[in-house]
Amino acid sequence: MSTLRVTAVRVERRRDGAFAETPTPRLSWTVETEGENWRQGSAEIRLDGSDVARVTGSESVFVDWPFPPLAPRARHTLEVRVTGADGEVSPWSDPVTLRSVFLGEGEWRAALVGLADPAGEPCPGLVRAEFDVAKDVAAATLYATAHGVYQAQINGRDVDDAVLKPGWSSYQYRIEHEATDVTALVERGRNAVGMCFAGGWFTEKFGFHGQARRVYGADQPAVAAQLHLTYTDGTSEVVASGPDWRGAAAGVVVTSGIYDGERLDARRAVPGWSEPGFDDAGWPSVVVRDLDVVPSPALAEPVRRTQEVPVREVITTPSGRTVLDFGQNLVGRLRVRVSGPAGEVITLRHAEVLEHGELGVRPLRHAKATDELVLSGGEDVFEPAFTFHGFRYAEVTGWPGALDLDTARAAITAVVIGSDMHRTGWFECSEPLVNQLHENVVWGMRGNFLSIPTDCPQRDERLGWTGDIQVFSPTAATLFDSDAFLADWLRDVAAEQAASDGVLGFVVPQVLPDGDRPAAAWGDAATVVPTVLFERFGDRRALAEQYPSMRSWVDKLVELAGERMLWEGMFQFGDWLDPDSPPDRPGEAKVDQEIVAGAHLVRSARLVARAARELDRPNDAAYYDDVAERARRSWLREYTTPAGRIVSDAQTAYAMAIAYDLVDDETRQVMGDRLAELVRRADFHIGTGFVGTPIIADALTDTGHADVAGRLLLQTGVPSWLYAVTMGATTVWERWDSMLPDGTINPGQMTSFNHYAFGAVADWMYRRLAGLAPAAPGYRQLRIAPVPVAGIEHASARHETPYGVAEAGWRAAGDGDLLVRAVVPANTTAVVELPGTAPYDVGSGRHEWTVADPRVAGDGARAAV
Ligand code: RAM
Repeated sequence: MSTLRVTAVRVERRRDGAFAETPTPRLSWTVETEGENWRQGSAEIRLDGSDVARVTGSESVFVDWPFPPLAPRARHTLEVRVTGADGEVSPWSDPVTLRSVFLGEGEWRAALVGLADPAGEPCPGLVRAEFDVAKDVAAATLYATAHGVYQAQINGRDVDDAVLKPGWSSYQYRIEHEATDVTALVERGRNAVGMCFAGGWFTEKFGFHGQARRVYGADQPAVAAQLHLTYTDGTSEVVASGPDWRGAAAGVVVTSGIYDGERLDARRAVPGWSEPGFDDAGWPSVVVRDLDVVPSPALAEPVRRTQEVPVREVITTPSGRTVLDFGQNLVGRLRVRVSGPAGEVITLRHAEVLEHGELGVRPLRHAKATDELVLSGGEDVFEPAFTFHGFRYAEVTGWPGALDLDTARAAITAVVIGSDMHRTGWFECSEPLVNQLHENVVWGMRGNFLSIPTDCPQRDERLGWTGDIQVFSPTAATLFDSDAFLADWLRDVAAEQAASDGVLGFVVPQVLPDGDRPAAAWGDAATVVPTVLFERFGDRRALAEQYPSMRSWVDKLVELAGERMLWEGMFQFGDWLDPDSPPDRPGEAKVDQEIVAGAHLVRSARLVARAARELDRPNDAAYYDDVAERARRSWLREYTTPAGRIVSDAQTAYAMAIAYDLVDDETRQVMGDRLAELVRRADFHIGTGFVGTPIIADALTDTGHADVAGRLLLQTGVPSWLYAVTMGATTVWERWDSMLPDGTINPGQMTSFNHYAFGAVADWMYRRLAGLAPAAPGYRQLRIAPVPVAGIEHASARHETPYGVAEAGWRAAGDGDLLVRAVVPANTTAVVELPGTAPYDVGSGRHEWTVADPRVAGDGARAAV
């Protein structure tokens, strides 16, 4: 019997539902079959069980919408079936219900409303309104957003399970709305809608060195909502926020800040506030505030609660304080169930590490990261609503009674929150420390993919640093389906750039007083991240949409580079956090900052040229190729010797020359050898910062020094990837030595224990160590090319590609043989490059090969070490 079937029909990028954010969403599906070499010949898409569109050809990822454009609030059933190139036809897939989440032109009409009488600044609060439903409701959709963060309730119930809505965007240019199906919450008769809210990112004070200030021009939050009711008789009605709504500085949340934390007072609970019949006579009418942009539909999965982590240990510190250890550095907040005398206050302080046995809060700088819980006298359940902390430890004071392990476990849970992306990458090998490193990279991503890609989740920062995601985006694309998340953020990148004369600055959203300056490897996020979305997800629309942003970044660089075609004399971060940089001067790296800058000009110009070719713009392609070539020649002339030395004789310098393809083949080998020599001289310790770290293992591997890369990976002394693991880290650190070997915290002012940049090596672990890499956009073609290294006996990776699950891995058989296994998804092919064999192509299915283990055969790889 045939096993051919279509699974996972998807609409646009999101994985948590079939949402059409445009009238012509793209469709994707996955085909599974036990058969081998399966290719799609054509596909049929059935709308509402009858209307069938036939799509010829083999594409099954991001296929253009084959029906007339969708209307707002459209709901349709979609099914897909495929015909193989061999003529076999699959059954129809399970139906998926697509829902339009965009509004029609001019349909946004909700006013942004805030409290007339705020108590404090910024002031959390509640707003509400009631409405009558006189007919049977066929469908109800709630569109809502905020200058701040909010949750909406209808008739006493949360409309969804998202938190911190609408997330953080460059609010002055772009703000997103939810479009939640609330049909089940609306009743015939009297209804109520309510929103609870706080300031969140909108009123947070951003900036360092005592310069922190609000940036969005308001010190109070406000919310907007409109409920579209479609009746069974075909008529419709809209209930929208406006001056007739009422609001109060009421509710359990007394004060709230992203950095500071929250004060919750259970005595302030307002029973029934979002239900009909609640007496709001004492609540003043709201005030209407300006909403300068028309909200657009949310493109990415929202932030949700993704896991609960129990207390692992209750510690009494040397000074006698009670500290809970959750065993994992995570991002979220505590849920606490407690009974105690009314008015008693429990204080929770959060931190990532202990120092001298006490909570290590110095790295938090000005972030208080403190929640206060005021008890009602009955049984209370608290969970901060509008804040989050990065922590493994929490200090508890004011607990009524003893807090032993049993009590703590029953009463307190860490609730992990983050953008709710679909996990797609798994890796394991014979070395437990490397597996823990991988686990740490995953946790680092979970904590820092919270509405926007951030640098750290704990201190008074948590910003969308462009350089960090520039280096981490390939790994992010491997571990989770982060296409929607990053495409969403890239819209802010484009908006900020447009407002800044083409410059992509340090952080997006741009909130730093001097943050709109260009810096190499940071602003290059404009070219790199869209390229990653195209290469890893096959997302050509992201590439096309970002193309103007990509181009304007490089145009700006060309302007700055002038006739010499070198980017000189300006501020740079350079190879940030080189392990040899002094704790208080993280930009002082071994590689000159201008060498980094010039290399990035070449790299970004090439990426624009490639995008131009892909998007059918041959003139642009020729122009940017020429820019790249001129910049490359200038770079070589200025910074290299004829024999192949770079004037900064540093690991990162050679890694860039090799990874960004700046030199001819002969010089490349010379530089690869020099790079290996530098690593050897460093006794296999890492010598790179943000720029070099993501590429050094590839640069070594590509020049025949895979075993040197392996020794770097397996190094446990400081600095190295595994040093932090041996120190008990459960996330990747900002500095190679965020914690010093003696257990004290690095004296630098900037020391996070949850930073993804150095975790970028994980991508190499998938692509090279295990051997599972994309060879064509979206993994339409795979490259199976494992690189076994000394010290590891087996390694394997599994990746849920847009076409389905792929696997690759190897195992030393012990007799001089290497067993290699791979799974190639249906409708894809793979080019296979095994040690000692010429490359060849295979079709989909399961594959196994046995080859001579190159490490045993002594082909020089081991001898070179
Ligand atoms: C710090 C962080 C961040 C980096 C900037 C330049 O804020 O290390 O990751 O991008 O500096």
